[in-house]
Amino acid sequence: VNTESMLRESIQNGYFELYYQPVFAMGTQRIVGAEALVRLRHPERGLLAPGEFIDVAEDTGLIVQLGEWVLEEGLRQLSFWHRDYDSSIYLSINVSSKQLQDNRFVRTLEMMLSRYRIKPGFLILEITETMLMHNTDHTLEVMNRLKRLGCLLSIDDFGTGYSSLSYLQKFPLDILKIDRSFVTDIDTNSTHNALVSAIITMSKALNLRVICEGVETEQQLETLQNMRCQMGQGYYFSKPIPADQFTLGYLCGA
Ligand code: G
Ligand code: G
Ligand code: NA
Ligand code: MN
Repeated sequence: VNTESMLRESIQNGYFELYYQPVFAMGTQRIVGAEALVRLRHPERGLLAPGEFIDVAEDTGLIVQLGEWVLEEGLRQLSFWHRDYDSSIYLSINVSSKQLQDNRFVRTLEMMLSRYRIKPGFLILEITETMLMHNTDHTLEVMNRLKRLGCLLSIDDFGTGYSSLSYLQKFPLDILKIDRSFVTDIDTNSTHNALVSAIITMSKALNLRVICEGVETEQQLETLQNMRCQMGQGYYFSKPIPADQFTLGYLCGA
């Protein structure tokens, strides 16, 4: 079956869901936020991860519509969490370059933030390193507008692209997410260990907060704590889970 027509059908019928992966402070191991990760629950095909449809969504431009749904649903959920449970958690949302290129993006976002009464400082927009390498002038302009709005910006999958370190100064970034490929073998690969340590030190000098992705073991957690990494997410803490499970597991008196 054609993926594009399946995506159109799924947008039309509301087959998408958001899963949430908690983000933790490495020191206290308390929850500080969540990353929203989209899923497609198709009546015939079952539960699909983004790997099976995001590329097609981007190539066809459908990511703009899908991305608007993700933003709206994520902010709706966050407003509920803030109101009923914990007004200090933030939400990370992945944004694709097609969305940033869309002229209405900033205005749409502004409208949604006010509709759900979310302080922009509780929304983190995740932009991949690869995206910063393309279309840099326009991307920079949109990012500056998002900053003025008060949103936080993070560079996702850091270390996997080929961006020069000067990009970290050029773009108005708040958070740097170290890609999980470096965290996976941090205790066995001395080069990756040294790189993660150096990135954490450099980030402090540049006033960037750091999130390590893909923390899976207690040993990795300990290594990262010793490097004074501020935040982490990964299967050691939790995999991405549905909203109600997140509420029960992490916000209900936990
Ligand atoms: O949840 P999972 O590990 O399968 O996600 C795989 C990738 O899909 C993530 O790394 C992320 O970059 C991308 N992704 C997940 N949700 C979204 C989304 O809402 N929008 C965009 N643009 N990408 C997403
Ligand atoms: O591209 P992005 O960084 O947004 O990707 C997040 C993806 O990484 C999600 O699809 C999520 O399922 C996956 N993920 C999150 N934590 C872990 C982990 O500890 N190990 C592995 N292998 N994948 C993870
Ligand atoms: Na991400
Ligand atoms: Mn990432």
